[in-house]
Amino acid sequence: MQLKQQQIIDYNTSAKEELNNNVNFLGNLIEKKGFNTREIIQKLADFQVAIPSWALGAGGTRFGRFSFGGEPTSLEEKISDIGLIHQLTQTAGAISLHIPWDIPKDYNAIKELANLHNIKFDAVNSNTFQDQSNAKESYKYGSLANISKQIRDQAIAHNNEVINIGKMLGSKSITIWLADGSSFPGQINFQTALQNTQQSLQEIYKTLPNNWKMFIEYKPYEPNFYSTVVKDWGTSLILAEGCGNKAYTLVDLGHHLPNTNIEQIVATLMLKGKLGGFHFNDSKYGDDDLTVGAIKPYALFLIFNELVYGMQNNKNNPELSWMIDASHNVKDPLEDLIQSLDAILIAYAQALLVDHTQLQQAQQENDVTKCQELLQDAYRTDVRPLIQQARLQSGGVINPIDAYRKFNVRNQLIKERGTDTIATGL
Ligand code: LRH
Ligand code: MN
Repeated sequence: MQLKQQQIIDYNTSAKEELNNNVNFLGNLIEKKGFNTREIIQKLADFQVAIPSWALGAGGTRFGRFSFGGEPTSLEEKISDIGLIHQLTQTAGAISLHIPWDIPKDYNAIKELANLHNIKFDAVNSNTFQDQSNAKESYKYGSLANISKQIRDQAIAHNNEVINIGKMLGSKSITIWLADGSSFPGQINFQTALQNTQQSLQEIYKTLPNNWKMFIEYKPYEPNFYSTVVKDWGTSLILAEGCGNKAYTLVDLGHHLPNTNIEQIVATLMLKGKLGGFHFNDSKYGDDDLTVGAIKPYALFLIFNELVYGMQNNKNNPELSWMIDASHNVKDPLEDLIQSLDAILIAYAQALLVDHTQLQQAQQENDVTKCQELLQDAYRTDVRPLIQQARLQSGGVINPIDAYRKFNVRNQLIKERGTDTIATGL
């Protein structure tokens, strides 16, 4: 489903005047504080987030999965759905593929289709946490960490294949997340498992093209419930440094034990020049993969505060990869993704309103109250008009969720695809 540009223009007409007033009001407020409204709006317009190919249908848990109808059943339909989100938000300019869930059948056709929708290919994801029907070896007891060299070699070969698929699509990075670990004490030798993982990653790293990056994603538990080999940022950093300059740590916001100070992890990784990118989502308890900003919006703001500081001060850290990693159990997947994009831009815009000069001054003077006031003043600023203006000037709609419903998108997709189509993915 693709919208005509005229539909978008007509949709925005009624909301334009009010937006203009809001932007002028907010502009006066933040210009008085020394910020440049136009510059901030441009940064928001330029900020592109990759949509996961595995999160365009209904997610589920072991207790059940409830379909939405009109779910995409091919990579072509997934790219078309991301294209629609991008038309509305002008922020979803990339897709992150998961292999083998989304192996292209016709590479040229897929690249043309993505081009048609102004969508680039961000990181490709390998999958050695499930056994493929035709696989010789099983990953039941691990993949790159497995005690068996045959199984490690099979997993290494799969990652090399994923890199080749990415090369054919124009992707420039691979994300490696390993479920490897144990569910009972004594089940594995921690040191052997970590050494095997390091050696396996170094094997994969050898085939990484010069202009590529390897993202090593960590996670404390699930599907293993006693130990995970790549359990935290420190382990991921050790492994990345053990590989080389093209290897980085990927931070999935849901992969932290409760109350972990993620913004401090982000600051540390940026200082080391080893932060590669993000899987944005939110969570209350575990790896809940909920809508970004739905549970801990202040924590998300604090993370972006460290990102804005790092992007200004850590020139040794590469350009970051921004990706969503979510699963939709009760919300329309496309609405959920649109809300996540909005929450990401809101946190970024608020962080762009932190006066770092004053903050450093207050930190020098140990004026703790002033430090908090400076952060919370930015966080408590309603920045939504800046995001709406960024979308409008990029050719998107002012209110994407409202437009998504006004254009009756889900029912259109159900009419086209039926009610019981199931998308590959989580
Ligand atoms: C693991 C993870 C990883 C993906 C998977 C879909 O929990 O976050 O990024 O491979 O979800
Ligand atoms: Mn993830």
